[in-house]
Amino acid sequence: MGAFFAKLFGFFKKHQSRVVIIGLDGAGKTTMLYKMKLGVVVQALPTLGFNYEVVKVGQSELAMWDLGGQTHIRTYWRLYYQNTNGVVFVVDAADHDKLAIARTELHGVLQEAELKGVPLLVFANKMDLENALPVTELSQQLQLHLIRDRPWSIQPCSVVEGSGVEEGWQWLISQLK
Ligand code: G3D
Ligand code: MG
Repeated sequence: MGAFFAKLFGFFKKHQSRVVIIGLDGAGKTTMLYKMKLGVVVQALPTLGFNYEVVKVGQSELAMWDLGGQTHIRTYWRLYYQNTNGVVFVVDAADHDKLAIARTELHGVLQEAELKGVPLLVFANKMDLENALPVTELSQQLQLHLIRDRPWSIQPCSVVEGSGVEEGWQWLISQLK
């Protein structure tokens, strides 16, 4: 997977893009970003008091933060939505109890005017866990069929096992070009 991420970062270096990676706390965002950082020299800006990270790669920026229970900083997120080319939403496929919150948060973010028409990639993460829901069930629970104003895709993955991650990013990049 290292070679793929080197290629991925090569893409981000050459093209000016801005991708936001969001999801509830515990979905697996930091684990994914950490894996992506391995083997490539990138500049990681420190966390600003809440769960927020930015990785700058050449002209591109990957901004990441946790959604949910942090309504007071929402105004702040909006600044980061401007000029965003792609949205990545990471969901814990095995955390059945949090799916309703994840759905609300996701659809809330998609309402943002700055994100109008921006492609959405949903990573259904933790597929290695026994109780992970199948992707069709997750799509239904997250009500992805209601999203008609942008290209979207849901990709099952396991960041820990390294499966499905490449395919997801490849789809997003095909949408950014
Ligand atoms: P977040 O940044 O979205 O809040 P983290 O989530 O990246 O901190 O991950 C939360 C927990 O989920 C971590 O476990 C991490 O190891 C685990 N995790 C991330 N991806 C996967 C996956 O694909 N499969 C499994 N089984 N677990 C995963 P801890 O124990 O450190 O809290
Ligand atoms: Mg995190």
